[in-house]
Amino acid sequence: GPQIEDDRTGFSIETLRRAIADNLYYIQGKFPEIATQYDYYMALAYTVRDRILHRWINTVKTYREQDVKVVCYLSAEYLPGPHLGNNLVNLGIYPQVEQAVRASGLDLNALLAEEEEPGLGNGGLGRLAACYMDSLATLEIPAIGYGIRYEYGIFDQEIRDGWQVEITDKWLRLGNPWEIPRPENAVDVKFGGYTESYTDDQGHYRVRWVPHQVVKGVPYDTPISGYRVNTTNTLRLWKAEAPESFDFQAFNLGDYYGAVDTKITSENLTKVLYPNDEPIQGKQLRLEQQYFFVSCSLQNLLKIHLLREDPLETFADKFAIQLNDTHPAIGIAELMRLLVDEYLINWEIAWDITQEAFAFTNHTLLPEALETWSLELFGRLLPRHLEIIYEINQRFLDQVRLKYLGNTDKLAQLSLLDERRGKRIRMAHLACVGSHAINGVAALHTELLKTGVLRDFYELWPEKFSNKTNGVTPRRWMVLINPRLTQLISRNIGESWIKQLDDLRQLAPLANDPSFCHEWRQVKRAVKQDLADYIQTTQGLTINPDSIYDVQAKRFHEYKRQHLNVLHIVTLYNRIKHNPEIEMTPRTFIFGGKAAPGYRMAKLIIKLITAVGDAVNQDPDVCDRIKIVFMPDFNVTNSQRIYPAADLSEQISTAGKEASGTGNMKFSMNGALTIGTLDGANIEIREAVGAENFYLFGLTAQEVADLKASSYNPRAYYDSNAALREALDLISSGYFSHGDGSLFQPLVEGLLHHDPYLVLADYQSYIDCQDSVGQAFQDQETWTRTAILNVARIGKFSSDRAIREYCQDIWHVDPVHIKLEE
Ligand code: 26R
Repeated sequence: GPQIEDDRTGFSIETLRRAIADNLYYIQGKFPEIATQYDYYMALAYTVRDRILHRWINTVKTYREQDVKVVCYLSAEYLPGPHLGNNLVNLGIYPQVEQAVRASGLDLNALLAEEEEPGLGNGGLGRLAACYMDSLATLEIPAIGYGIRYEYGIFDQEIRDGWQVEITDKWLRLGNPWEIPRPENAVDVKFGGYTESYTDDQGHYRVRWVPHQVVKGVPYDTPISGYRVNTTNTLRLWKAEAPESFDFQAFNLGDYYGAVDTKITSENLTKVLYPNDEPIQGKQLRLEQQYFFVSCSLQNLLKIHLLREDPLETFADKFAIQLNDTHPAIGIAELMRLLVDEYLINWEIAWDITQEAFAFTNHTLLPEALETWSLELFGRLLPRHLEIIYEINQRFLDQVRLKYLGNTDKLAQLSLLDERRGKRIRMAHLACVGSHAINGVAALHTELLKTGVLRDFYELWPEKFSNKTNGVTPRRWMVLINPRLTQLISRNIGESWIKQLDDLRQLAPLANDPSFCHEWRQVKRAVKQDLADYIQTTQGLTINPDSIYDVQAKRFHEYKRQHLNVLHIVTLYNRIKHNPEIEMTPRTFIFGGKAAPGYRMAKLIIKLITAVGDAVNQDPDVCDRIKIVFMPDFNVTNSQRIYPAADLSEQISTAGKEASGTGNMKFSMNGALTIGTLDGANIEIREAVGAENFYLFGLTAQEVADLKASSYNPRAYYDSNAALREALDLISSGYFSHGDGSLFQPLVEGLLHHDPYLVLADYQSYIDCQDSVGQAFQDQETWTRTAILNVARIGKFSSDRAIREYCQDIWHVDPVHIKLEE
């Protein structure tokens, strides 16, 4: 007879519709007459979650029963973006759900828009972690992502009077249907206090840590589904709480208010994400966050290992632990502490296990972003770890001494302790010494690590180093956000590219097919119209979908040079003012991005963009040719409207400063052409798509270094370049600031007298390159052909490729197929 579908696992439209109605009633406690859109979003989210749970449970069960090696990704940040749409894509139920929602009298897009994204990261590093979680699941690799469940994620950005204003991100306010708390798996984390030695029953010398405080870590699990596979991995985020009875027992006996105080202090630990991608000096809470989530995670791994009844000696055969930058590098000392002090393993064996388990990815070359902690703060918070780091360092330097007889410079350079600048622990050095593998995130970046910040380690252990160029997931960054393009591609070459992105190569011959090119242009035009409509509705600004959408969307930072982009805009503005009839390809300049709240120059650059926008967008002489849009609150959700609509991707960092970039890949995958420097992954994108299909400008990393070494004089560029001078003078004059000549002085003076990121040196090269972009866009046939070839050749930048490389070269893990039990 006909199969009756289960309400929690069935995929037919009618079953899905019934499940939504059921969840509205039994989870949200609402009936249709009073239900909000958000209630329906929740009902739908639970409907989808039910269908994932079956896969998730089977995945966890399989990993436990089979003796598989698991990847443990340790990251202080994750930016997964909204889950609902992504899960619909991965489960392959988008069309059914769309219809089930319609049958309920609702609109799927409206429900998708209700989801509050988990903004648990700043930018590139956190988003990379999310792409890697997607690829791990899709490639059926056993993996756990460990991190922090911040109660407040990255701030929401509003623009008031042209300035950035930060609003707290209360993302959990309306509940989170994607997480399951696991209070039964809570662990204790110690802080402060002192250490003491003792002799155990066997007469062994041991150390015990007597803490001043204990905080409880409670895990919250989120399922991470793979694309069209059963594998559903876990993202496990830790929340800090006060331990139930710690205070009453040991310390403030009977001190009720004191105990409540402790509860508040404990919960503060995971309250808020630090919104900086620049140095955080001496912030104790930041170190507490790092140690907290790392200790929770490693205790959890050891528990899993012992539950599988494996001997501790085989720990590194069962787990590969990846450090996402140095933020979790304290894990090296923590694993040593757990093995030596708590599991009583001897130091040498513990050290072998640790080195074999850990691997380290560096994500930045900016010297000011390299983490160090003062010995004073570190020793106060983690007294036992300080001793362990001394021991690691002593043994390490003994080895160094043998290799570099009498070379005291080498010892000082390699030491985990920076003896200058008031004695600090160098977390990158700890990460290098405690790991068997070290990698950069793009070819140039890895080379610069080997010759720059990590050169002494490279000299010592060249075999530890490798490059792993970043990638992004085509499921979210193409299929989910650009259904029109996805359908056009799949109709022509099938769907294999979604899991084998190199298959996009089959598009190359179609670049010469006029009817395909025509359809491509129609898709792009429709997507650009969508963005124009959105900007019209949200900002009341009219933009021309036939203009070049010239987009720079990323965190605001001087090295990313949004101000170079502005200088181009002002230069075009001046050209029109001098010659109102001048021929110019119409452009819409679109900016998005947040500035760290304390980064004054970055905030001033935002103000400059909005100020120039206010002048230009009003000006009848120019507004048919130039429009400027600042899209507020650039996050994963909002970025998803932007990437598909771009014609031109701005990747204009000073060469040698951007480790990789990943936005560059997302733009290219959606058919934008890149204007960029030879920096980070731009270099490899250009190699892949062909030099003739990439707008290159600017100094190379070597030229940047040489110029800086030979006393760079930005003023000379100003003196000798009339257009540059005019642009800077117009900004200084107060023209864009209601006559206030002082507002942008710090910016202009900074460029004229310091210009650490060589904006003026690259100005003319950038302008010339932009002029050729403007020319090229006139020929839509050629432009479209170039865009198609970009997409056809972008396959390398799938995070699947990156994850395969990590699996083979660093983690030594294999896929595990998950079957569903009936
Ligand atoms: C130490 C602390 C203040 C801190 C420093 C730097 C915190 C966060 C950062 C951000 C860094 C690590 C980051 O996000 N780097 C970016 O990583 C991306 C993924 O590899 C790269 O694509 C991007 O180029 C790089 O800037």
